[in-house]
Amino acid sequence: MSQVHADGLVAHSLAPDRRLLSSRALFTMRHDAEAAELEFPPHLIGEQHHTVIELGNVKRVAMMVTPEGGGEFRDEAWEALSTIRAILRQQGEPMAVTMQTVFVRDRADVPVARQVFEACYGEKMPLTLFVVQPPCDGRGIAIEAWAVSTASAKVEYHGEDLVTVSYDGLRWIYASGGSLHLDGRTPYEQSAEAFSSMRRVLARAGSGFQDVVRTWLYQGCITEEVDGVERYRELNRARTDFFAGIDLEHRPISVANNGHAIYPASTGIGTLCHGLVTACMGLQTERQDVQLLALENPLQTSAFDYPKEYSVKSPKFSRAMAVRIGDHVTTWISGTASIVNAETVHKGDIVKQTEQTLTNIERLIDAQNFARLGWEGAGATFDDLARLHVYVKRPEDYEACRAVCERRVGHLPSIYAVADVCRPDLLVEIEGVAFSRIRKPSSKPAT
Ligand code: 3EB
Repeated sequence: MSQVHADGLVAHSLAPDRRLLSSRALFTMRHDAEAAELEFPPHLIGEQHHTVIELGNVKRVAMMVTPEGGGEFRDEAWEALSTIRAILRQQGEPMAVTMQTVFVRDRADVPVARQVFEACYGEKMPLTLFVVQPPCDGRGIAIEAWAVSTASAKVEYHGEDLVTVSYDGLRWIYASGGSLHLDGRTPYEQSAEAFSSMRRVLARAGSGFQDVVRTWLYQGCITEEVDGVERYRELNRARTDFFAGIDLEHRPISVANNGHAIYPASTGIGTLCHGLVTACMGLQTERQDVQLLALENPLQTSAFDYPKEYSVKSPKFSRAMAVRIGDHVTTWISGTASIVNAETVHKGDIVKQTEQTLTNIERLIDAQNFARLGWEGAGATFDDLARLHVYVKRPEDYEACRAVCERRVGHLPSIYAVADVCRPDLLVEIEGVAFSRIRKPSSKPAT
């Protein structure tokens, strides 16, 4: 039985950090006796954190993996993959990886990573996003991967840009808008192309943007100006024009929204190249016990209502999208930053910006904010988070930012990467996913 050593280096008892929605209580299992022994040499089991989520008939695993063995980039990539395979082997039932986001230090390493993944996954290549954002711990690669048990879920790989997952009358669609590079097109044209490309890919699955609950937009040099206009502002203009042609108010799944606009939850964040990497996730179902909730933050102006000084066409996204499936609620939290109302607060102070960002998330997902929209007994806390993505603008802020996150949120599968946030004065952006259960009103704790 292996353990985490005092130096934190060896963790080859690959037990989950968290179990969500299981009948067992939330616990940290790294020190747990039931952790399985593995034959992997310790240096091939990188720093790994994962959360196991029990959703009725299916199990999902959220993994955040970084290698530790060092060496060439190829060795690091193999190590990260071995770690993912080891985690999945321990689940005791067949699992398939559906989507992964691969953070790399250097764009030149992407072809190597792709080769390693193709050798490992073959025809079952998950939807893969390569994002040039150096992992904060100095490694060449960090991987976020999601897997699902295939005993009751059917996973279909329709090509490298499209994966669908079906179970219990639900069909999840993961679609990518590709990885566009600077090729003479303006930032507006590039952004417009990314959205139409996602629409084309969704259409191949018989889906469209009216099914989409979440988007990820990784935009190279996000705050750079081209012909006097910031690239991110042009992305917002293209997104606004694109969404104007789609009837997001009439979705096939019913939405609680307090009357405001219904846009997908989103992450908009910078990368270290000029490209634009995009993906989205949609849900189709005819089940009557499935409902969406478009959440806005009581502390923040809705992004789609930001005044013109931030962007002529405002950012069209919801602060979070929650999906209720029976008693379960999954909440996709958009990229969140140190913004109160519409203004950046705590300029230059990473500790206070991180605190404010976490407070914003806390208020966004709390029971009161769900109740405002008529979902009594719903809501989530930091304990319900499956994983956290922290984007830090300045590498030197990593330690301070991480200390605040760990104090407030606890030990959680996380990836910290260096990235520009879409306003020059924002030092950090955080996104997460929470899994919670609707409590019967009678069991609600008195407040
Ligand atoms: C903000 O609150 C920070 O353009 O899709 C966060 C999440 C941000 C998503 C997007 C932008 C986006 O305005 C930036």
